[in-house]
Amino acid sequence: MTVSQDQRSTDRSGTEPDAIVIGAGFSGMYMLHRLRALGLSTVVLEAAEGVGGTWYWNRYPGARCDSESYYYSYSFSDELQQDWVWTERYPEQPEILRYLNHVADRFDLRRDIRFGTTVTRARFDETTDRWRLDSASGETWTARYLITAVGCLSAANIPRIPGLDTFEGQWFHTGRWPHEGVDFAGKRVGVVGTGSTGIQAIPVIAEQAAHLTVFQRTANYSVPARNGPLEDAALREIKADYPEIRRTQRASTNGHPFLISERSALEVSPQRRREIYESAWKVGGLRFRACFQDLLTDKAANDTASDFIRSKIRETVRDPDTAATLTPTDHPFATKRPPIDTHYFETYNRDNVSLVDVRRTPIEEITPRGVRTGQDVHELDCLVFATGFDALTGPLLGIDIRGTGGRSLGEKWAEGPKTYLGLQVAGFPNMFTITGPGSPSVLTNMPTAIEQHVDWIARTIDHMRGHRLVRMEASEQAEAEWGEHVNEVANRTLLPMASSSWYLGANVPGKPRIFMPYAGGFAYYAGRCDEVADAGYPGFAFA
Ligand code: NA7
Repeated sequence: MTVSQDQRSTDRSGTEPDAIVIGAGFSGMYMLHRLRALGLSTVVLEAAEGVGGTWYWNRYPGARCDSESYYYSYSFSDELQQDWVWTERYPEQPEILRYLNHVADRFDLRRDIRFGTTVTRARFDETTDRWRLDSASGETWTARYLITAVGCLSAANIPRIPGLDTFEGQWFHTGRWPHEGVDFAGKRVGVVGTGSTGIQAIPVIAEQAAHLTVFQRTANYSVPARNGPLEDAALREIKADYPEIRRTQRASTNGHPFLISERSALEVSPQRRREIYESAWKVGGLRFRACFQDLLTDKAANDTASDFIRSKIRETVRDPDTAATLTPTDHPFATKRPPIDTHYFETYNRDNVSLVDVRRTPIEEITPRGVRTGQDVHELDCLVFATGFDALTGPLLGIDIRGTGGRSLGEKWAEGPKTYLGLQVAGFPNMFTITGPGSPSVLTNMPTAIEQHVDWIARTIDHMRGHRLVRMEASEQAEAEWGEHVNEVANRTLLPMASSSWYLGANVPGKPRIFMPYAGGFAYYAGRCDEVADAGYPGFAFA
């Protein structure tokens, strides 16, 4: 961390700005930039001591993005995308954090960001139509507009396993990794979790540790990332092609610069299908999902992809029992967030790696010396929880947010999140939720989803100011109709079939089971948001 990355702004004025943004990751930084351009005084409140959000906190070994660097980036400034030089196909966490720090400096964002400021409460004052925010250290702010840029995957999910507090070794959650790193050399390490994070971390930790024990609850599909350096010539071509790349991203289902094939997996011969999968497997990455149009809508089509990956696991993992344990059977491919990897399955061929199936023999307790499953105690020096996040709603419900009538967001969302367009919540006027539940968010390349939301919010606030409006609120009816639509489009896909998915809230005990992100496709969704704005915002009430 350099001084500039950690620097707190010395400007402590501005406790009554026009707008407050919570969070200084990809979303909050761009929101600040856009609101400034509209002439609004804006303050960003950020819990961390630097910018970056997800990429500030997730410093675990092997942390990198599953989207490719050249498009996991802002598109709003052509100068920025022309100047910045990505070095790898998939950017590692330190590179993304460097990029975000560069953006903060380049657009002079830090002077309006209050670092080390954890927002604990936000209350809407109906007499002034302003939000009042309190921080953990007792500071307060008021603002007309409250924009949450808190991220979808920022509330760590640490399982409540009896005995964790008695563990004599060190333990960590991947999303709260120590900045100084962790030295695993000579240590017996356990990793709980085989989602995207575990799948990235396991091969790297296996190379460092004396022994690695992986505790797997759900076997996962994973496709090779095929990471490598981004050569100058390739980068030059990308830069020349940016207008088209960005157009394709905005016209796509998931915000990636490739479109999903229009052919069905069932309309080609088995041999041709295998060739298509083989070639996508060689190319690597999330594009594998795009081989056929019906992988997420037709179970028989999906079976062909799932079977292909299962066959690859059997080919790769030498021990047949380990291969069988690693083979997913309880959910179709890509109905849980599909990971991509670098030598994940190969790692289980190492002598210093063992796999424990905690679906068959659950973790009973953590003892001072390790993890007990059934009669076995797995002795450990370090335990890593790659157990994911209280996704989408967790970061918002972590703040005591109260709207009209003093009603809390927690009460409002007791049965699951309710939003209109994933952008506003009825009863919470002038509050905008960047990549909130009910929007494409985590089903999309995040910067694409974020830029679309920020642009829409900026346009909307500009509209309010232009029309001298001080209050905007989604109607209960628009919210209910949107909720039904979100449900209906999810049910048209296979996504709800993964009963343990965090898309459904199933990873957090007691969390309501509702399919939270919008599965109708990014391009369709963005069009719908534009239509609403063009039509004068039906479904919203203004004062
Ligand atoms: P995920 O995808 O939620 O994965 C968490 C993993 O941890 C998953 O394998 C879980 O098994 C496992 N888990 C969670 N709780 C437990 C307990 N109590 N016992 C055993 N195993 C457990 O989180 P990630 O951090 O990997 O990825 C999150 C997103 O970040 C990712 O999709 C990208 O968008 C970036 P389960 O499957 O629930 O049975």
